[in-house]
Amino acid sequence: MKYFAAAVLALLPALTSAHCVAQRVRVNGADQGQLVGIRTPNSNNPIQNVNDGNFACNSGFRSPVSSTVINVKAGDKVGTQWGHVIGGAQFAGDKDHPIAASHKGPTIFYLAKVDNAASASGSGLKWFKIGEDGLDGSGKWGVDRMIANGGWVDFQIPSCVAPGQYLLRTEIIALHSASKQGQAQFYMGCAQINISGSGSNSGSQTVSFPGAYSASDPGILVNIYDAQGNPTGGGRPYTIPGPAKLSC
Ligand SMILES: [Cu+2]
Repeated sequence: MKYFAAAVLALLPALTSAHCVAQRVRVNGADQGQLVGIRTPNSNNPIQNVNDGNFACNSGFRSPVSSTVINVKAGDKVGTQWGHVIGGAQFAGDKDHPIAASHKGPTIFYLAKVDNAASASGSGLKWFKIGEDGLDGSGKWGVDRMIANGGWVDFQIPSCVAPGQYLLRTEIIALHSASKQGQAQFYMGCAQINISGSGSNSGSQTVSFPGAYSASDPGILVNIYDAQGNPTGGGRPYTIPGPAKLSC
């Protein structure tokens, strides 16, 4: 019995891992469907190495990967939905859906211009930031707002973005253990979108993934707790990693 209990306990962290995956897209609130127009990994494990070769769009996607490219207009509000596992909750009453409440941190969107969003690889692209939500003055994080919104994170596609096909990189950084280098948890996925409009900007201040982040960035190697152990930032401002977001 003793050995059995030890074996069960050893399995528990895996069974109860509180991670998440991005799995739906919505446009001005219209849900496009489960795994439609988005590449979703089978595993909900985070990436913790900022130099991981799959840092742009993740890897190990549920197949078949959607061939849909979702039409949006510059100026539309686009959202991606996170869930504990593909399909949402892992079981009825899953408290770690859409993600464990411990996983405080920012939510971020990037775009990269591609020729064909359905087939483009995520690597080697030039990414620009279009949305970010970090720590507010009341100690609430982007992830808190994501949880309150049923897993959805929405940002506007800036009106000046040039028409064409793009990968939209949605990201969450979970900072609950980030006071130790290498312990921030990065979750990301890429949606496949086609933007229409009359803009002409396909990115200034572009960055590469991997490359954009360093393990010692102030928004990645950071203690988010106050003196009482609450994950509210302790009154310190939080610097979201990456470049400034595009402003039109
Ligand atoms: Cu986790």
